[in-house]
Amino acid sequence: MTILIFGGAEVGKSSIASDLSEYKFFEFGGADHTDIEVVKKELSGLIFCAQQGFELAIHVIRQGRITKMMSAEYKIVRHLLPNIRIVCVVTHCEHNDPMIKWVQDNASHFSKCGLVYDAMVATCFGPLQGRMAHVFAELRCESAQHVRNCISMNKSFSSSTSHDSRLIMKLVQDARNMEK
Ligand SMILES: Nc1nc2c(ncn2[C@@H]2O[C@H](COP(=O)(O)OP(=O)(O)O)[C@@H](O)[C@H]2O)c(=O)[nH]1
Ligand SMILES: [Mg+2]
Repeated sequence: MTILIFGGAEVGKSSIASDLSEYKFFEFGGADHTDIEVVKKELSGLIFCAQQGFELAIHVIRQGRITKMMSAEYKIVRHLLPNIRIVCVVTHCEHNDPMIKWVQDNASHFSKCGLVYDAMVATCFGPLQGRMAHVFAELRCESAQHVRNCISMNKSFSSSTSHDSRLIMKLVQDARNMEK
């Protein structure tokens, strides 16, 4: 059974997937790729896989600003899979003590932006190469365990039965125009 992991570029999707190698992930890179043709190709892959179904959706976001693009990618997944559980993994939380602080401080902003999650986890998946590797290794291990626990508490299969391609493209275009 596959887990959908989605979110913008460089937020940490692949890092999470590689640390949780016991699961199978389908990665959707959101709608912010510079080349719209790449976005369309990714979207058709997502639509196809959503028909087979996922056991959970993980929205990966980077700690910082809540963007229109985050809302758009969330709405696309929600539209395709109205009943799927969506959990949010916030990366780049290494400067917070405790790591969950930013998430707690911004809880009301998420719901105002339409980002409603079944659970939120604050994490760090910093690089395992370079001078900071030893610091990140410990945080990554702890973070991966939090994500694992969150997956096992929220797993529930859901598949897509119908979708409106025009609505999806409108969400993509609106978010891309706003980001400019
Ligand atoms: N400092 C820091 N770097 C991170 C964090 N999460 C991911 N990264 C780094 O960001 C880079 C891009 O991550 P990647 O998993 O490839 O992102 P993707 O594009 O969403 O798949 C990698 O070098 C990661 O190690 C984090 O929580 N903190
Ligand atoms: Mg990736």
